[in-house]
This record gives sequence, C-alpha cells and structure tokens, in this order.
Amino acid sequence: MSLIPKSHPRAKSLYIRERLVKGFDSGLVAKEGLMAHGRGETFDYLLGEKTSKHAQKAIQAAAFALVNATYPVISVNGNVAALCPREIVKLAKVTGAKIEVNLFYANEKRKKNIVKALRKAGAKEVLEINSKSSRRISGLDSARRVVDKNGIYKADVVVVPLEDGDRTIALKKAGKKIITFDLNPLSRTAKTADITIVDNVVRAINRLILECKSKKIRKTQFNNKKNLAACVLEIKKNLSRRMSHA
Ligand code: PTJ
Repeated sequence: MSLIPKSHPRAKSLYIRERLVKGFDSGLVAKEGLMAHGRGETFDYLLGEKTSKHAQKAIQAAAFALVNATYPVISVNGNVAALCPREIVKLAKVTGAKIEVNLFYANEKRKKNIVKALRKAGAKEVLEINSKSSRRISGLDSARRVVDKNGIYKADVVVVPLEDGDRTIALKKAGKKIITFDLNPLSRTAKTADITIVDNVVRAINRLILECKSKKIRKTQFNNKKNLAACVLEIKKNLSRRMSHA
C-alpha cells in the first residue's frame, strides 16, 4: 500500500521512487542506485516526464535492431530489477533475447535476489555469471569486466539500461551494438551507445515492447548524436516555457 495519495500532484514520480525504495529494502538495489535514480528524476523533470517524439524515434530504431539481432541480450541491474522486472521478461520474450544479471557494484547476494525477482516475474532462464560461465571484456578493471559467456560475451546487440559510461565504452569496443535507456542525454553512456532512448525506462520499455510486437516494424533513419542534441534542445525549451510561466 502506498502512502502517497493519488491526488498528489507528483504522485506518479513518487510512486516510481517508492518502487526503488522497496527494491532497496528487499535487497535488489544498491545504495548508489538510489542516488542514480535521483539523478534520473532530475532529468525526467526537465524533460517534462513524458515520452518525447525523439525518444519514440529511438524506440523505433531500437525495436528494429532488436528484432533483427542474431543474439540479443538484456543486461539487468538492481534499479531495473526493482523498476520493471515483468517488462524485462516480456521484452526478452518478444525479441528472443537472453537476460543477464550484470551488476556495476558486484555483490553475490544482491545478484541472487535479482535472479529470484526475475524468475518470479516469469523469466524461464536468467544468466548470472558463475565461475564456469564468466568471460572477460577488455578495457575495464577486474570486477566490472566479467560477463557471461552465453550472454553479453556472445551478444551482437546488448540492451544496457541505466549503465555506467566506462562499461558502455568497453562493450562498444568489444564490437557490440548498444541500446540504452538513459534520462541524461549528456551522459557518457548516452553518447557512446548506438541507440539511446532518453526517457524513463518505466515509461519507455512498454513502448519498446509494443514496437517490437508490431507487424509494421521497419528500418528508420536514426542518428544518435542528432537525437541526443534534439533531447537537449527539448530540455532547453521546457525550461524556457517554465520560466515564462513562473
Ligand atoms: O545495480 P548495479 O550495481 O548494477 O548499479 C546500478 C547503477 C544504476 C547504480 C549503476 O549502473 C550506476 O552507477 O549508473 P550511473 O553511472 O549512475 O548511470 C545511471 C544513468 O541512468 C544516469 O545517467 C541516470 O540519469 C539514468 N537514470 C536513472 N534512473 C533512470 C535513468 N534512466 C532512465 N530511467 C530511469 N528510471
């Protein structure tokens, strides 16, 4: 039961925050994940807390890349497991993608909790990197470079929602096509990925699932740099609008 009344003007944002706190209390989310969420909230606020046409364009490009991938993999961290476990399972189902739990702040107990949560959400298989399945990607220090040999290591397309910049760069160097959800259009991950969906993963993932299911899915012209610049401009416009109403 939520303590936030439905009538609260910022109810939706506060409900999302509650999911993170619940995820933290149940051992899914890292302490740092709460802070990362706060950074995301700020950008969400500046973006008007809605899916922009630029985000929708990125979603279409991401859907095309995913359904045409040979070996797609979705990387799940603590925040994503707390925010949208069912949607991750659905996305994996409609695209035939593998799910890999891959943490930035490595922690065995938290990893097990996340695997459990994904199974509870309907996942049949969750890759979780063990001593037999671990492989290393180059360009990162020890703990953070470990991936699963049947997951990210083998993937041609990797979805890395809310990812650290160093890791995104390393995955890119390893030849992967990267799709990310990142509310910050200025982050290194946003700039490094091939397709950045500048939107809250909670909103955008359902649109991505719908797009992947669509029979009308087709290749679209997509330039990540231009799309990010358009998102920054959107923030600028929103700020001017708010200031003129202040
Ligand atoms: O569970 P772990 O150990 O794998 O750790 C996960 C976090 C998120 C803590 C870790 O990957 C991390 O530190 O990430 P960063 O470098 O803080 O990057 C997270 C990015 O996601 C930032 O640019 C945030 O603005 C953005 N972000 C936060 N919440 C959301 C988001 N983007 C989309 N939807 C959100 N809900």
